[in-house]
Amino acid sequence: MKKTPLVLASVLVTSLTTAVAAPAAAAPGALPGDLRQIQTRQSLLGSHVWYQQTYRGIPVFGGYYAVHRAADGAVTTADGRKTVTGLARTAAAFTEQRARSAVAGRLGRQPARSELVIVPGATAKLAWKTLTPTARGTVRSLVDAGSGAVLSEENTVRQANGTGQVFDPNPVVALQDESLTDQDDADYPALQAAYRRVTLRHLDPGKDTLQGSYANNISEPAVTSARRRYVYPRSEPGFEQVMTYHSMTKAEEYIHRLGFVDVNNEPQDYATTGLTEDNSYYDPSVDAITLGTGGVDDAEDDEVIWHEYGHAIQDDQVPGFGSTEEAGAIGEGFGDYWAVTMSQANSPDTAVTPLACVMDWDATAYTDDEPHCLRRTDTAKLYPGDLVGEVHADGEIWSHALWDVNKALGRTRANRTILEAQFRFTPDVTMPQAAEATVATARVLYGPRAASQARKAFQDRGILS
Ligand SMILES: [Ca+2]
Ligand SMILES: [Ca+2]
Ligand SMILES: [Ca+2]
Ligand SMILES: [Ca+2]
Ligand SMILES: [Zn+2]
Repeated sequence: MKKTPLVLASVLVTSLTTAVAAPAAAAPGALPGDLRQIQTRQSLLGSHVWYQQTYRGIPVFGGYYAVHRAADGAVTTADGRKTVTGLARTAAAFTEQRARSAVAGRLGRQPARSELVIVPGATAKLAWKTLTPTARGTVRSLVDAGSGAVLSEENTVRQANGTGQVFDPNPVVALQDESLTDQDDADYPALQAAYRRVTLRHLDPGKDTLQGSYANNISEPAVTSARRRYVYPRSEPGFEQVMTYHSMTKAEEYIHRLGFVDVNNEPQDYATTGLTEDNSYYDPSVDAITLGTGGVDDAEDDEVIWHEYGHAIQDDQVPGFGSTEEAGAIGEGFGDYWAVTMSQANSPDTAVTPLACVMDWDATAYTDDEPHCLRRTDTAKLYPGDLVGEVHADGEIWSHALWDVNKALGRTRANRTILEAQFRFTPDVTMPQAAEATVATARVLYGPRAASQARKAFQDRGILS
């Protein structure tokens, strides 16, 4: 189920003067005439009266006015009244009952409340505002009272923040130390400096679990906290649950910042319990990520989480993605690339820990060479001669091409291009086909120079000629 993003502005009183709409300023002490008092509060230092803006007696959606009286009698106001012009009518042509039925038909629930409002603006509209309780919170709809069109619909739930403790992206990179080892999941002194306190965002309100807009913890047992304080050392199973919630949410927030509203835009199921092997996987049949605990717990390394999240992204974009070995290699290569470009946001690219090294911390458990890398995004492999028929190994050809696209276009433009192009992949896409789609997307988004830069990245890997 998709979730409607929350849009709730909170504005400081001090900034309101810039947001004030057209109405002329009232004389000191006099109230504008288009207000209805809705609330009075006493604070330590005075009183605060809030008013709803109205227009011919009808509430103006989002329009407010406040009067603050300090104990010494000083009065300040906050004028958030909106401009109302061009209103065609103040009587509804589309009846309240029809508006309620339309909303109920769409949301599957009866609205609990409905009232006539004016949606402000240069061409103001008369609308029915309905509030409908649903399993995911109350949905507020604005239905045009002239045409019946849905002007807006959003979930009014306020999302909650929590506190967590994580590695970012992992201790090896954070401490620039390739000598760190698992030591059987011990919380030993040399790792302490790698811990970061973070805000866990987008948590569902009213819950004491790691469930939110972009991540849904199905580990067993799942950690809970009534105060939303999820601070555990790595030696406790809650640590991996927090790491994964935080890393997946961070990835999805980044995807939204790139402008995508519909790329795995859902609470992604994940579990960090139940798999004791040194492996992790994305299971498309149940749309869930499972992170194993062999060696270094996989979920102690952001890059393992982001690799698996890469699979979830592609499966969300293209149903059944990766149905052939070569498409599977693109999947693995994208997962590695996604891990690296997520780390790229705040990790140094050093001789000790090159960005192209994937899963620096997890790999300390099974590699001897330094830097410890499960794989890299800068190997010399070429298409098709270096294909060996194993998706992870072959994926290094694809991840290197994407990494070169990233270097040529820059992180933001590369990732917008790569994610956009993936919408046009087929489940059995070949590397040359996927490369052409990526080049074409670069051209549409950023022009011919970007397209030729992307093409060169694929040419350098032998994928395009
Ligand atoms: Ca652990
Ligand atoms: Ca998903
Ligand atoms: Ca591991
Ligand atoms: Ca890395
Ligand atoms: Zn994979």
